[in-house]
Amino acid sequence: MAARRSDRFLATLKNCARVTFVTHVHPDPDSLASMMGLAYLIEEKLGLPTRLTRDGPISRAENRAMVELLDIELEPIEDVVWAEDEAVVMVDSQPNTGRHNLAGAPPISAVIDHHDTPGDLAGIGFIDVRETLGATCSVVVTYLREQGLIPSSRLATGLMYGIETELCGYPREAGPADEAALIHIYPLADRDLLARIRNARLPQSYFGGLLQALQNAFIYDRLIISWVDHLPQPEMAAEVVDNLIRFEEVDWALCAGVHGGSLILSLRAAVENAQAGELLHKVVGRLGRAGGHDRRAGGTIPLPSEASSAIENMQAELRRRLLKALHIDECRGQRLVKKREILENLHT
Ligand SMILES: [Mn+2]
Repeated sequence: MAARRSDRFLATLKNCARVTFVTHVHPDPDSLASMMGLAYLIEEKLGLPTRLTRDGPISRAENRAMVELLDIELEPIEDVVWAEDEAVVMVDSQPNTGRHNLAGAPPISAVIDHHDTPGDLAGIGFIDVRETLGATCSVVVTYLREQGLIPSSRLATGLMYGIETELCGYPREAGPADEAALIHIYPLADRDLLARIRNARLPQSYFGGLLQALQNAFIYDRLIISWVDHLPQPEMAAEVVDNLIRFEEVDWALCAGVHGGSLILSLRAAVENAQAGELLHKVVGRLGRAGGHDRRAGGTIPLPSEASSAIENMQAELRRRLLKALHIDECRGQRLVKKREILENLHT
């Protein structure tokens, strides 16, 4: 008899002493809630202790509010002391696709993900990668339902936020399984807590970053690129680009921001079958790492130095490669917001 995926997942882990969850750098709501949900599943069904880890800081205000309000305990990955008899489960990411700091960790036992970008999955005991799903949390909700577990309001709130942040933005990439998971989880979630996470208070640096991103946005035919010299937080690239892709005259939007000695990239497409993840992966090539979904992708390029010439050279190379990949003729970018227009508006 073919076992359900959740049965096979649990069977893979049943002989270990503890389960440690890992995910991509700067964990987002989908990865955080997926770890929470699977930890609950393992604690309930296998009676094993679990640990949730955090690779790099979480700086986006909403994500920080989620961690605080839902009281999510995260161990920084660099502080983890690994044991031989523990199992490592990777969620919302695949081995060797992003920056993972897993030195000294036992081999990965299971991978649960929904990214298009293929990782190195050889030798992993349990793999559930569903590219057609909008969120990893949707897989987790399916497992909990299969195992007859009802999430607490805290967990349901996390799963709800994890799914909605992946699905309810634009461009949407939801399937029927995501919708089913949302409908199931919505009545269980704490809507007041959800509202507090969605409307988290923002630091002053956020507004400066936003202004800089708009002032440095340039249109190249069907593409808009925002070059941000000082990105206050790495997750801000995604926020900027979610906004820019709504510009009615473009099909593609990229934010490339300098943060912590790297160029942080976030790409969006407003067309179907864009294969944005694959495209950015090819464009970045050996300069760094990139991947994602059909209409959303992200990546990182380490900069040789923070000198403005090094930044400019990398920006020029990236622009050249991206224009070529999108079959856009080399052209001078037109400012999205012209300084003259801003001044004129101030005086009217
Ligand atoms: Mn995800």
